[in-house]
Formats: sequence, structure tokens, C-alpha cells
Amino acid sequence: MEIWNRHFECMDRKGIKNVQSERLRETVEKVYFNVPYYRNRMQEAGLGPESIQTIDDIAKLPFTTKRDLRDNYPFGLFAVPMSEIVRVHASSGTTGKPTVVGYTRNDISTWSEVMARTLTSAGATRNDFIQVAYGYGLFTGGLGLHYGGEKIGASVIPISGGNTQRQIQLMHDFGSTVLACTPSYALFLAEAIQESGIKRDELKLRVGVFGAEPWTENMRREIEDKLSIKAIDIYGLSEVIGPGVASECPVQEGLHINEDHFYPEIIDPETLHVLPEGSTGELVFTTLTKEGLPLIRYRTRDLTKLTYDKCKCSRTMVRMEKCLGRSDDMLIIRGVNLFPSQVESVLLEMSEIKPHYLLIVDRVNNLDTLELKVEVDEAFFQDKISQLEMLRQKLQNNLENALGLGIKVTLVEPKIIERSEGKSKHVIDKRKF
Ligand code: DLL
Repeated sequence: MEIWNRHFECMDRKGIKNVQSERLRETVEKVYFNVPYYRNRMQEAGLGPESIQTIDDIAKLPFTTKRDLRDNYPFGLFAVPMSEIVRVHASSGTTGKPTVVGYTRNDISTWSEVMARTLTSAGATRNDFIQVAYGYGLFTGGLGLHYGGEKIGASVIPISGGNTQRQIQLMHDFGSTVLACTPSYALFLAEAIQESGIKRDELKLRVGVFGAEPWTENMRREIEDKLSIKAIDIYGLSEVIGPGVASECPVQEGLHINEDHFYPEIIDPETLHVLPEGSTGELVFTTLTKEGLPLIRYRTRDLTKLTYDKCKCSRTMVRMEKCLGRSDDMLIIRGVNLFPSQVESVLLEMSEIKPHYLLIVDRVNNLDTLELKVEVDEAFFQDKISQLEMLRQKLQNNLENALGLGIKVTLVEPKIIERSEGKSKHVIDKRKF
């Protein structure tokens, strides 16, 4: 079993702690002197760089949230001058503005390193053909897998997402051995392959690296059966680096976190207290080597638990359990992150519509579907059907432009959507994960 970076991935726990302590000290110094936001937060808490000596001092530091990134939009939390930034990516913010992340040349190199570890632990080598069917662009999936694939010396096919017939044709003609995409798209592709009449033994596919959305053990079994491959779970988030934060090894008992670069903690999302090993709670990361956008105790909102037990693969890096839930209302639709509040901001800009709405998520033929039911303003509802249809189209376009996601819009009469006395319920998720 190949290991990309045995020195770090198999380091003893004491060694890992020393590396983390040293890197935390450097990171804290960096943000204190270069990011006014962090300096202010630390001063408010009565902390200076000297307050942080070992990794255990991390509990003294304040948390960072998506909201903090939004309040400092777009580049306010960057710790280097823009001349040092060689790449930006972005992910969904909670309202109109995306969360922007920046990378220095060293950050890109760190990212390639952790992606090389990810692909190697999935069993990929320089002899593989990696079909990268994650989206390229502001989303980190495509380019993350791309750089990691090149780093291990594999042949990378940057086909990007969608265009299923072309995916199947290239998979067949080029002999792709590794498929990288979301697990739901993998299932969709599996069925399209069956329908295309191509026989399984005409394909060379043997491994899939799937992530960017939650997927269950049942889904894993289904993908492994239908595609006759090994399906490996890979996890990450743009704010921390993108994919490459954690990934499964062939043992498939949890995802090893690259904790020499990203220090994980589990907290109770209500009390914000750090929880003991083995408890399920919200995952928090501190970046230990990032230069462009170092983050201190960033709340991912993903729910999981950690285990430090030794893994059969001989890696010593802590493992996180497969992530299946979140402590906020973010949805992931066809790999695209979506907050109901983003939909609400679009609705609030249109006077013909009331912000009483319901989002209905489902999965049809392995593809996520999203429908928005929204109330039309009383005055407008009296109008002609053709005008209502124009309004529906306009809203559908506005949503697609703002969210990068097609949503089926249904207009309903005023007062149809159930009001709630407490926190209103805006989402019905019928997908069976
Ligand atoms: O989804 C990065 C990525 C790309 C990961 C390709 C894996 C493969 P974001 O768009 O910022 O980044 O979304 C991050 O997606 O906080 C989780 O809620 C969810 N997520 C990512 N990977 C997994 C996974 C990328 N393997 C958010 N299982 C995260 C469950 C996942 N959820």
C-alpha cells in the first residue's frame, strides 16, 4: 500500500503534536501582525502572540465563522498583499455575496501535496488516467483534483462536470481508471453507462474519489456494485483549502485528516465547548501552514466525530467519521452549496413576490431536484395568467443568475404556505441519503 508522505502521514502522535505546536505559533503570529481583524479579536480577549505556546493553547483563541468572512468581503482576512496571491476561488455565502478564498504560490503547493496524499491513499499512481468530472472554475473540486493528479504523475483528463455522453465516451476511449466527481453524479453516470450499451469490461475504471456532498454507506455499496470500482470518500471545504482536508484510505474506516496542515477540534455547536474524543459535534479547523487566508478555529458546521486510534493502514493521522449532517441549514444540491437565505435575498428584491416560500428537495434518477414554491403578492395575483408566467420566468432567471443553480419555480396564491409560530420551516428534504 503506497503512502505519499510517510514522514508526516505516519509520524508518532508526539511528533505530530510538536509540529502542530510550532506551526500554530507561526500562524498566530502571522495573523496577529497581518490581519487587523484577528489582532482586534485577540486583543479583545486579552491575548498576544506570546499567549500561544503549544497546540493546547488553541482553546484560548476566538472562533471564525462564514459570517466573519462575509463581513470582511472580499479580501479582508487575507494575510498577504494581493501581489502574493496567485489564485482565488469562491464558495456560497449565506446571502448575496460568495465567500472568497486566496492562495499564494506556497498554498497551491500545499494543496497539491495534500491532494497527492488523497489520491495515493485511494490507490492512484502515475500509471492512472484520472477523469476529473468535478466542476472547474471558482469551485475548488476541479482544480484541486487536477493539481493533485499531476503531482503524483498521473494523466489528468480535465473534462469538468456534466455532458454525460462525452464523459462516457472519453472514459471508454481514453481508458480512464480513476473517476473524480460527486457521489450522486457517479450513480447517475453508472446508470447512463448501463443504458449506453457499453459493457463493463470495455471500461478500465477501478477507483472513484467522491465527495463535496454527504453520502451514506448504502450509496457507497450501490456505486461500488454498479460501477465495479472501489469508492473512496474525500472531504474538504474551500475556506480551509478545498478537497484535500481529509480522505479515506483503503481500510475505509474513517477519513484521515491532514492534521500537519489543518488542526481539527470537535465542539458543541450550542455551548461552543470543546468535546472529548469520540463525541459527535461540529468540526472546527485551524490552518497551520496557509499563507493567503490562514483561518483560526473556523467553524465548518459539519457534524462528525474523531478517533485517534491507530489505523490498519499504518497512517497515524486522526480520522473523522463520514460527515452526514450539518449544524446549520446549508443544502448541497448537485454538489452546489445553497443556503435558504440566499434564495430569500433574491425574493426580497422582487416586489411582486412575498418572502413566504418553501424549498422542496428530492432526488430523481440519482439527480437532485429543487423546487421553490413562493407566494405572489395579493395585488399582482389578480393579474393575467400570461403575466404570472412572465413573473415566474423572471424569478427563475434571477435565481439561476444569483445561485448558479436551476430551480423549478411554482407560484402560489397568497397565504397558501403554512405559517409557523416559531422558526419558520423553509425546506423539505425528501432525499434518502
Ligand atoms: O465541496 C470541496 C470538495 C471538492 C470536497 C471536491 C471534496 C471533493 P465547498 O464547496 O466549500 O468545498 O463545500 C464544503 O461540502 O463543509 C461539507 O458540508 C460538504 N462536503 C464536502 N465533502 C464532503 C464529504 C468542497 N466527503 C462543504 N462528505 C463541507 C460530506 C462533504 N460532505
